[in-house]
Amino acid sequence: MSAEDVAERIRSMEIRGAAEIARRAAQALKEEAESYSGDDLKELRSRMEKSRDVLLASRPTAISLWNGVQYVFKDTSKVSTAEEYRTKVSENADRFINRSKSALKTIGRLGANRIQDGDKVVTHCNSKAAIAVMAEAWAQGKRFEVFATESRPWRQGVLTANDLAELGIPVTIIIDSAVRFIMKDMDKVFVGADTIASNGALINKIGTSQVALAAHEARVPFTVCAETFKFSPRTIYGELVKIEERDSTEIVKLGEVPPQVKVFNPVFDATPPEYIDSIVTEIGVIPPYAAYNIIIKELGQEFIFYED
Ligand code: RUB
Repeated sequence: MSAEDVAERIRSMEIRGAAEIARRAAQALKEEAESYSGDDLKELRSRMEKSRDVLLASRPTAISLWNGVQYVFKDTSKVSTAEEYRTKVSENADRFINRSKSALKTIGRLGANRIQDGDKVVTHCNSKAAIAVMAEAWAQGKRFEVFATESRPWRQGVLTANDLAELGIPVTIIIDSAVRFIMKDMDKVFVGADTIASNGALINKIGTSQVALAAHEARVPFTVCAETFKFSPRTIYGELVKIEERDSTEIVKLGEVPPQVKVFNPVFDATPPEYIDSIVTEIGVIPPYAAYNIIIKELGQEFIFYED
C-alpha cells in the first residue's frame, strides 16, 4: 500500500489507535522505499520525504506517528547510495515495528500486576496497550470485570467491548457521562496514550480527563499504559501538543441543526500529571513526573534536535 493510501486510511480512521498508526506508517515508508528500483539517491530521498510529510499530516496529535517516522529515517543522512538508503529504511522500519509489538507484551505483563481478583476496572476509548494489560491479567487467571465508556462520537468503546468479550472478560458499556456515577464503585482505571508531554501530562481520547477527574475524586488509581514512543521529545522545547479537531458531521448530521449553530469537535484532551498515579511502559512502571527522563534516556538526542 502506498504512503498516500495509508495516510488516507489514517485520516478516515480506518487505521486508528496511536501505536497502530505509527506501525502502519513505518511499514508504508518501508514499502515505499522498497518499491523504488532506481539508483538515484537524490530522487529516492525526495520521494521519501514527500511520503513522510503526507503521513505526518494525516493525524496531528499522536506523537507515536512522529517518533515512528523519525525512527525510520534514522541515519539515512549518512548513506551514499540508493541501495544503502533502501536497506536502512527497511531495517529501521522492521526494528520499530518489532520494538512496538514487543513493548505491548511487556506492558501487558507489568500492568497485569496491578489488577487483582474482584476488581472493577474502567477503560476509555480503545487502547491496545490498556487491553494488553487486561488480557494478560485474565490469562493469568485473575477474575475481574471491565466498564468501557462508549467514547463518543466514534464509539471506540464498542470495539473495546468486543475485544474484551472475545477474550471472555466480562464487560459493561456505559455512556461517557455515566462515568462519575459509577466511579465510586470502581477499583482501577486503565487508559492508553496518544502523547505524553515532558511534564507528564497525558493526551488521549476526548473525555479521558473527565474520567481522571472522577477517579481522582473517588480515590481510584488512574494508570496510563504507554510505550516509550508515546512520549514527546517536541514538548521539551515547550511545544504544545496539537489537539485534532474533526468534522462537525461526526456529531450532528447535515440539516439536523440550523446553519448558525456551531459544532466544536476536539477529539483528544489533556489530563494533568497530578491525576495520574502511574504510567506502565515497556521499561517499567513510572510516575508521570519521570516523563522528561524517559524522553532523554529512551528517545535520545537524535529525537531532541529535530527538524521539520
Ligand atoms: C484512540 C485513543 C487511544 C490511544 C492509545 O483514539 O485515544 O486511547 O490512541 O491507543 P482514535 P493504543 O480512535 O481517535 O485513534 O494503546 O492502541 O496505542
